Amino acid sequence: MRDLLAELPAVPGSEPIGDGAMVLRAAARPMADALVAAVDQIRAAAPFRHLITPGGRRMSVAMTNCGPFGWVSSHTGYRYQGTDPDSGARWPAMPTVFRDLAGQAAADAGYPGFQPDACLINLYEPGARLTLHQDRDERDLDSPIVSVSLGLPAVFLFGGLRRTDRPRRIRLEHGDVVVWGGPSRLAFHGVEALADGSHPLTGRSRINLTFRRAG
Ligand code: MD6
Ligand code: FE
Repeated sequence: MRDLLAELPAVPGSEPIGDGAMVLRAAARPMADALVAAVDQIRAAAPFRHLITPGGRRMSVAMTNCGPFGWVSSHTGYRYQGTDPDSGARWPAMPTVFRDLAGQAAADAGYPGFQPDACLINLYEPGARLTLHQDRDERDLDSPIVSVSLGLPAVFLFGGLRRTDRPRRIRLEHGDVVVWGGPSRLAFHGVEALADGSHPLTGRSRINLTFRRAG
């Protein structure tokens, strides 16, 4: 007899996308308004900016951070730091709704006890994209990453441990949460150029929150 129970996902609405990686569909929908309102507070204190890669290119995605550590890039390389290089001030505090959502999503995906100390916030406007990369600047690679999509949909590229592994294409919608860790923690991934459109909550943009344990 077919084992019907074994075919059900561990969490309703979850889809595995790799070893140790899954999408939790619509998991951030209930608190999406609060998340966007919190991003509005954060951007007022630490505005989105287009960082320069170590190779000298301006990133099409605009970024800011909240929490004890923020990810920054410049001509001198990538790093995490406790202050905003534009203002010299500490990054805005990580809102409780961010922390709670990240901890719950990680636990649902099989990573209990996740306490992020960094939240990178990415702003995509039509045409903005992120080329395939690995997230490897964090000191703690045992912790997973939790990634929350808000606003316009995007196509997420999820590859393997080698840059040349052909990536899967996964459509991420408003409220979807991706969690990955363990064997996929260093998987190459990226985001295709954002298609034009308008979303009731974010207008002509997509906002992505990625939570990590960096320090
Ligand atoms: C994005 N995300 O979805 C870009 N990194 O806008 C990432 O680069 C990312 O979603 C690590 C883990 C999950 C992610
Ligand atoms: Fe990434």
